[in-house]
Amino acid sequence: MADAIIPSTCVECATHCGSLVTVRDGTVVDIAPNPKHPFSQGAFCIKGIRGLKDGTYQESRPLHPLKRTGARGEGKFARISWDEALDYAAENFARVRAEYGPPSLCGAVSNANQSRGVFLCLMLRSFGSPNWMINQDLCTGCRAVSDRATGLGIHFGEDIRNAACALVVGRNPSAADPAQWLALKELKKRGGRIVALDPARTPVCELADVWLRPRPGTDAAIAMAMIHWLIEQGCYDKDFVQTWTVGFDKLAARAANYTPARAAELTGVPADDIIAAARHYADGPAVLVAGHGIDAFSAGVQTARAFHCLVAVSGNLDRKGGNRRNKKPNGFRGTLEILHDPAFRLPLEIEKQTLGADKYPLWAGPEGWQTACHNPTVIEAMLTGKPYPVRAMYVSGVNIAVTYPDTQRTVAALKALDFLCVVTSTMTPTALLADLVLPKTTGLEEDEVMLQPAGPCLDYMQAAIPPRGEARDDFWIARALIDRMAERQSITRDLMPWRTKREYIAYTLKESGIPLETLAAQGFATFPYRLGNFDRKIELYSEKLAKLGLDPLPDHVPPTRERIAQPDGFPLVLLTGAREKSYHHSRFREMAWARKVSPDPVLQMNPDTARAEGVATDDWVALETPSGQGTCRLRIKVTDDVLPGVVRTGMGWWLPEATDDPLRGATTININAAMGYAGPYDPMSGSADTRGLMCRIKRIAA
Ligand SMILES: Nc1nc2c(c(=O)[nH]1)N[C@H]1C(S)=C(S)[C@@H](COP(=O)(O)OP(=O)(O)OC[C@H]3O[C@@H](n4cnc5c(=O)[nH]c(N)nc54)[C@H](O)[C@@H]3O)O[C@H]1N2
Ligand SMILES: Nc1nc2c(c(=O)[nH]1)N[C@H]1C(S)=C(S)[C@@H](COP(=O)(O)OP(=O)(O)OC[C@H]3O[C@@H](n4cnc5c(=O)[nH]c(N)nc54)[C@H](O)[C@@H]3O)O[C@H]1N2
Ligand code: SF4
Ligand SMILES: [Mo]
Repeated sequence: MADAIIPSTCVECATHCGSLVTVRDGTVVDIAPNPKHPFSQGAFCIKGIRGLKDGTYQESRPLHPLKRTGARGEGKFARISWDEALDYAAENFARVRAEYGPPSLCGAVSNANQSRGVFLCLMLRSFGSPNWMINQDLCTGCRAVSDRATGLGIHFGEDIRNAACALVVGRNPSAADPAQWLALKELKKRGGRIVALDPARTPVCELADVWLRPRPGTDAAIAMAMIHWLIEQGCYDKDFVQTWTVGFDKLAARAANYTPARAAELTGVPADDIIAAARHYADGPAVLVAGHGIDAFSAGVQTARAFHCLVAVSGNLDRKGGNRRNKKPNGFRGTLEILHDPAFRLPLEIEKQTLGADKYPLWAGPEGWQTACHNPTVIEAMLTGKPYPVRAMYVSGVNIAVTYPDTQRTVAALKALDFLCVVTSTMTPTALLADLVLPKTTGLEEDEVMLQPAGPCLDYMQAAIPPRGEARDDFWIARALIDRMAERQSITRDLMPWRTKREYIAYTLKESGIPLETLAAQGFATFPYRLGNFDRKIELYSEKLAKLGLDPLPDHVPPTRERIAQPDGFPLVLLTGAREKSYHHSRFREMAWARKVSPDPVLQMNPDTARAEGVATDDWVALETPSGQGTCRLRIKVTDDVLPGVVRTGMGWWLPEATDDPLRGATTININAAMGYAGPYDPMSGSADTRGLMCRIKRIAA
């Protein structure tokens, strides 16, 4: 039989590269880039080529429902049928619901940028619970809250291909996003300029015309100084500011506090370099490419707002070569829209009970970005029963025992539950703690239509093969569980009005007029859109934040270590989350090729610091922070890529092969085991510090 080549989309990371999947005799034999995809244009990476295929065919993949047989966390399971599994889950959810009330049920997923987040949320809402967790407080949450508060609406619409200058802030595209990286290299080739802000040297810093190395967590002072310089030089966009912004005078007055000289003091970056950066940015069109390096910390929203206001006053908003506002096909229903649609909501008084909504209303609950919870508040509730008990959980598409800070506490919370159900295609440390493991399809076995803001286009991931074993997709599982709960009179209202995922996809596409056939034929569909599309004013000064008692203007907020007294004996500043090409967070750790590329968790350290600490490359150390319960084992790499006094590591480590450890290394080799999750929190997004923390190291045996 001839090979079939199926145009699809890789969804192993948020880049969503267009892919071509070759199937021979019912088996996927090759995954390659689709050069016709409007955004990725042939960019691709090893995770998409090998990770997805090997993950689908790996021997250790759970292919049948598994019920715990040993003690919780012992990792002993027995195969059961889907019927038994669904009844077992429904019985437990119904029992907990009856005993402790609907909000005692919760869920966890990575986010609702894809449909599995929608299904998880709507399933819990159907059960009567507003409680579901996303990991975006650790990811892109601060940028998202700022984006909403200012009204910019630019989440991931960087028009690098038409820009004259790219301002790359806390973003490492060569590792994190090959499509963005390709576009930046092309920009440079055609004579465009790059300004990079990163305390560490990454490939984009080497490509940059100006590389600023701020002390971690201080970037907002640079953005404020750039705003000040643009205003002072008169090279901001006066027409745009007048027509489409509010609060310009107040912003200008705030920014006037940040002369380049003052910003230099606050950040450690020479004043001349800040001016050079502002000059390049002013010579646009210029695009802001902001990454995780300015997110996921306790001053993240204020930092993001400073850069977002820079985009607005410079007029680089929704214009060619700038930051495009969110575009979608007319009539298409996106995931966030569905979450916020009154047709799929619980009564307001129930949604107000969302854990964390009282403290972080811009993040959690009915008014929040994705309407999810504040995670540390949920973990607290699992452990203490306060403000009310959370006793059963459904987890899909996250590995929270590894990826949430304070691993020990997360694990204790999971163990304290009456019932834990994990939907997965890998036996992760989180799955090993479950009472019930449900086998999940992979990106080669299911269909998904997604909005791709960077295209902009719609992407289609289409099933290339039927599910292996008895794996099922997130829709099927959520649908089946709602039905079983309904049989037990244990739902509040069925808020998932579709019977199949096809019906759901048809619902999202219906009014857009884009036929599924177009998506199936190409793997994507483009749509017409307009630039310069404004319907309301951009809030440089935010009335909403003022009403919440929060700072209505962006500002430099000193990082925690400068704001709050720190215990003695922690001399180093820690950066976590450095992306590696062979891993996606905690994924692919079981794959030999990935482990060959990156065998150990590494701690980068400047030669001066290494000398002072008495360590050398390949030494093993145990790292500790003041707020962590445990330590993390790391291998030293001495390099001047990092500033003196700053150490940098990745994230997501666990050891699938360490079968003598029930948590497979999650509490020994995982940086989150050495970090706390108890705040301080960003007052707007509730994000905790995942970077810029103080730490110390001790040499240990290899
Ligand atoms: N290969 C691979 N790709 C991935 C992922 C993966 O795990 N593996 N994960 C995906 C996900 S979910 C995300 S969120 C993205 C994250 O990818 P990016 O958005 O690129 O974020 P990071 O790699 O966390 O950090 C980017 C840079 O910020 C710098 N940085 C740290 N602190 C500061 C600071 O205070 N100021 C400034 N200016 N810079 C700082 C770091 O040194 C780093 O080089 O990557 C995505 N892509
Ligand atoms: N200290 C520290 N902690 C961090 C970070 C950091 O920089 N520093 N980064 C944070 C960031 S940016 C992020 S995004 C998070 C990532 O945290 P996670 O989302 O927990 O990370 P992954 O390892 O990608 O976990 C996804 C899990 O879900 C499974 N999975 C993948 N796709 C699917 C699917 O389609 N359906 C289902 N059901 N399962 C699927 C995978 O097999 C994997 O086990 O970690 C955060 N944690
Ligand atoms: S960057 Fe790699 S993992 Fe991410 S979508 Fe593209 S091919 Fe897949
Ligand atoms: Mo992320």
